[in-house]
Amino acid sequence: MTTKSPVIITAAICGAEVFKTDSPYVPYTADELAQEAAACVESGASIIHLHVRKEDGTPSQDRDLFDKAIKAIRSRVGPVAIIQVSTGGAVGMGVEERCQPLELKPDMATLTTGTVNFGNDVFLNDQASIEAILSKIQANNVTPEIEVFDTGMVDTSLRMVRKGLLSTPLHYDFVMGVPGGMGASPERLDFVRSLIPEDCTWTVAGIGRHELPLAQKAIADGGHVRVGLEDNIYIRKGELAEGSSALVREVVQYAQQAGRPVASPSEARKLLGLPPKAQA
Ligand code: KMH
Ligand code: ZN
Repeated sequence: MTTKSPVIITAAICGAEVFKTDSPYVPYTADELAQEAAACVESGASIIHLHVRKEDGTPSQDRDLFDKAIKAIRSRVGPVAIIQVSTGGAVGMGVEERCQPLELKPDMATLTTGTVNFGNDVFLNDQASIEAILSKIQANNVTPEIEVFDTGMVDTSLRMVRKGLLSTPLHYDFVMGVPGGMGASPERLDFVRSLIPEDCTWTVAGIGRHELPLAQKAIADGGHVRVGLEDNIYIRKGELAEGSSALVREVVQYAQQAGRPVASPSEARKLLGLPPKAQA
């Protein structure tokens, strides 16, 4: 990655901890998810990080809800945009429950390589759970994205590389600013990205007010960017973003100002080593 190479924008459109009572723009139904995903891809996103909800907004990892959402999204964005399912789900879910969307053989899936306090809850990922989720990811031929909520999670991923469970190049997402995880600051981003091997790629997901400043720094530093209502609902202090696509458009402007092209979905596939797909 260089400071002039294309920037991959991930849109985290839904999440599991943000509700319509926080922002009316949070999508719940398959149709709402598809509309939001399409707006994000049209705006410049090439990866859709996907959670799903029951009709009342309860977070779910139900296979059928994912199936409906993915079909609705594909009917709007075509086959090339990258769909990355969450295997984190919501805090308190068990491994089997979290892994259901992997049966649909999505392009990518998240893999969190450690346990972290998550506000007042615990996002539990002990070694046995990490390896169980990874083996389902691999059995379904899905490309993992390593979710790093604290720096030790990079060390765990590298230990798994040394044990032959994972292989590089890996794609990392540094999630910064979850209360209980690593804080969000430029210095911490410099440090955590210094830990990953040269051939790996990285993106940053800043939580809340840290989202856009860290996006700007990642673009300046040659990294990739994740934005969306899962992580932050505001476009400016006190002003709700009218959907994740508004945040994607903001990042596109940062990329333009920095002289970096925005990766198309097929360029993103190439950069991440995913199989190429032709637009239908
Ligand atoms: N909802 C969080 C507990 C992921 O998508 O893999 C976990 C999460 C990470 O959102
Ligand atoms: Zn997520």
